[in-house]
Amino acid sequence: MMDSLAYIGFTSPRAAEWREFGPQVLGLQVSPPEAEGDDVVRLRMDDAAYRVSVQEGPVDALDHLGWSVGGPLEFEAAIAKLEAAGISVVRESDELAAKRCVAALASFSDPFGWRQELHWGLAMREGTFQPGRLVSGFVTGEQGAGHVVLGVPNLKAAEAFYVGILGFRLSDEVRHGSAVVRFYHCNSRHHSLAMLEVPGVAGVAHLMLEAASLDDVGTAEDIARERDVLAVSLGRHTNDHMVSIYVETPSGFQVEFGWGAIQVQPSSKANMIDRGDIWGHHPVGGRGLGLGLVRSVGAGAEAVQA
Ligand code: MBD
Ligand code: FE
Repeated sequence: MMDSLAYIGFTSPRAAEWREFGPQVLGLQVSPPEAEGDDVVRLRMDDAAYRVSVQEGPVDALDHLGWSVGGPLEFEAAIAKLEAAGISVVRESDELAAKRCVAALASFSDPFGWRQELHWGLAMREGTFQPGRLVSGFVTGEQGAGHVVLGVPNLKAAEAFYVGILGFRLSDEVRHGSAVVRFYHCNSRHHSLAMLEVPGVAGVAHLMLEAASLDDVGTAEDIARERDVLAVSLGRHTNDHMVSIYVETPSGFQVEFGWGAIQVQPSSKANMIDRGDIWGHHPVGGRGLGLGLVRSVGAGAEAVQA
């Protein structure tokens, strides 16, 4: 049902730091405000109006995931399908749609309280993307902005929602020590979403952005080491063959900065893989892969604020 993860929004008391972190570490472009007095830091990675937003707020949190569908007919069909599955969908105002830079916007919640936004018509500002530092660009388009990895209290409930209702398909399952991570696609990107079960909590492991060249990742590693924000060293994943690093952001979650992933075919069947890395991905500075933005939640339904 969803075509791509088009944008993602966070709240953070340190939103302002992204104006420097986004361009200098990740090569993102800070977008001009959409309106007077607008306190949202919007970051661009291609000609789309923006892909990542961080709004000033009291706590670090994942605010919303922005899913794209093809057009107005698909938008109505998606709303009808969600409602038929018993999910209450809010048709959002033109004012909020304008802030998100989309033609039409609706929202609903996943079983763990994460806000999901559905839209068609992502605003494109052709020929205007200028990276914030010397990077060659990002892999987006049909594959969307990247991927997000969530820790969920109940993987069965999560799959009933994301696979059963939203229509994601399993790419593979990776057994990584005692951890089991499942990776899901909705287009040719190997995964737009991955989830692992973490009893009692919901959290965000990372947001992945895919650069266009290996040098973009190598230079990111140099910059992250220099600033002491490198969490995981350069390595290559088994499942999607992504070469990547992980960095700590100002807002309590990590960004995976990658290159060189393979794509999935619509006909491909899920694999089971017994390790996460072909090489590398070693913890740096006592950090390593983390789960951030953690809150306590019930096993399948209402969120309980920690
Ligand atoms: C990924 O993108 C990832 O973040 C992990 C932990 C394992 C495989 C692919
Ligand atoms: Fe990842």
